[in-house]
Amino acid sequence: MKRLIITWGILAASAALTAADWPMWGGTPNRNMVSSMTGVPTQWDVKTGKNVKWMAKLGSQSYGNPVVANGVVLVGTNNEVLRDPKQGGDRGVLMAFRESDGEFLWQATFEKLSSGRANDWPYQGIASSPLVIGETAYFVSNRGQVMAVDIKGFQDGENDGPFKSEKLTGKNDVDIVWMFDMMEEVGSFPHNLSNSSPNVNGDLLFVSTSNGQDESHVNIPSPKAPSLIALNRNTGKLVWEDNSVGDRILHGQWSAPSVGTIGGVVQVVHGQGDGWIRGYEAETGKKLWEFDSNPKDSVWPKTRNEIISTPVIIDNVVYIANGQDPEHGEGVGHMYAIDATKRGDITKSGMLWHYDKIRRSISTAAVRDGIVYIADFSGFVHALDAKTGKPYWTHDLLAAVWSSPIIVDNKLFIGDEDGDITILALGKEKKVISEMNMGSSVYATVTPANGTLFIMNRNELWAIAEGASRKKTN
Ligand SMILES: [Ca+2]
Ligand SMILES: [Ca+2]
Repeated sequence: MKRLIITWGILAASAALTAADWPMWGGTPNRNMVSSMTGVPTQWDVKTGKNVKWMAKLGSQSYGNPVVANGVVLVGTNNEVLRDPKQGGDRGVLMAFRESDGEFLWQATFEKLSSGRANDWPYQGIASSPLVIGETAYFVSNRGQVMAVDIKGFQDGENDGPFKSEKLTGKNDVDIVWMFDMMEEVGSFPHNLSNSSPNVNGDLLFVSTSNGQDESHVNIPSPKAPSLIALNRNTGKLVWEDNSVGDRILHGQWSAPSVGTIGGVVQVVHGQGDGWIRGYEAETGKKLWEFDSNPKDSVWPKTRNEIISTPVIIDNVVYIANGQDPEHGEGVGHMYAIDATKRGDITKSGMLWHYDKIRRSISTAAVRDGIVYIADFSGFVHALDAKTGKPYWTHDLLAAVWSSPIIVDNKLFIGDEDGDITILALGKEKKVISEMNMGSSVYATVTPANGTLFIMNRNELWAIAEGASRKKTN
């Protein structure tokens, strides 16, 4: 029996989620990469099938992070594993698989934007991690559309609306509930790809627009477009928007918003295109505070960074690291703990600590028992004192890290570009427990749900569970 979470407080009761599911990026709105799931194997083998439940084939590049809810696994990829010949060519694809055995259920495919790589980079697929509430999944397509879709697709025998004009209504096709085109409706000009992983509070959905520069890397075609929007999740209507960044976007905007109660106020916290982190009153969009994640004497792109990682909110504190697009390579980074009860420009007043031994990072933190675990793009995992930012240890994975460390079953799991999943012990002493190779680069974070680890490499989705023995490929 699944236990309902009713203690979040920041979610309406109607948005109750099952405890063992992993229905959004980070599992919960505050995005702390921690799961209470237990009984997970520390050894498996994708070649022999040991402790492997199933594997499903994905496209050739997969950058989103899988989510699991109501018996369905949702994952973003591209169209290079052609599941429907009627929907050919390069497309962004969201695929749905049955959680129990990996059976392919349905897919949503989106043609690439005709404007090309400036807005919609070839073969990058869908990089948004969906948010599932009840039977609706919310995600952002490669065309900059916020999508609400039925997780049962048309397999429930019903075309859910208000959107009912789908051209394809077969059992493997997507059932759209509503869509909101950010390029049309708020004039966003996504740089390279729209990728936001939506967040929620009550009836409001929070989405980053990915508004950015054009291919010149100088011009900002839509300086008046918002960075962050709030939509009513039932209707898809715009409720508020914010454009504090204006024309100061360094590059793109790819950080996902986090939600948490801070000092008694439900806030949306978002890393934005000028390298600042901002906190908003969730209900109204009123800006409460802002924090510059870069030293004042830093210079883009050499030493000044953007924010790609997701803020984590715990006990009124926001933990976040800055960095740059992986295409920019390695460089210096910065990690902060911010007191988000402060108001105004809190770059000085809100800074609890600053850790400058981290390299550029696009990873999100996992915080547990007074220790912050964070990775950087250069491949180091850092374990820091959550109160002071002092490092207990670092570990070199010897490969680039795009994913985030996640705590499952009282251990730290992290994937890297060499395709290794490394499992480390929690605590003040460094200890490597095991290392397994997944066959190709792991850019996604390990997804824990209902006793199973869902691990995505470039082109495959693996379900790993104790005692399983792989029988089929989907
Ligand atoms: Ca339906
Ligand atoms: Ca529909």
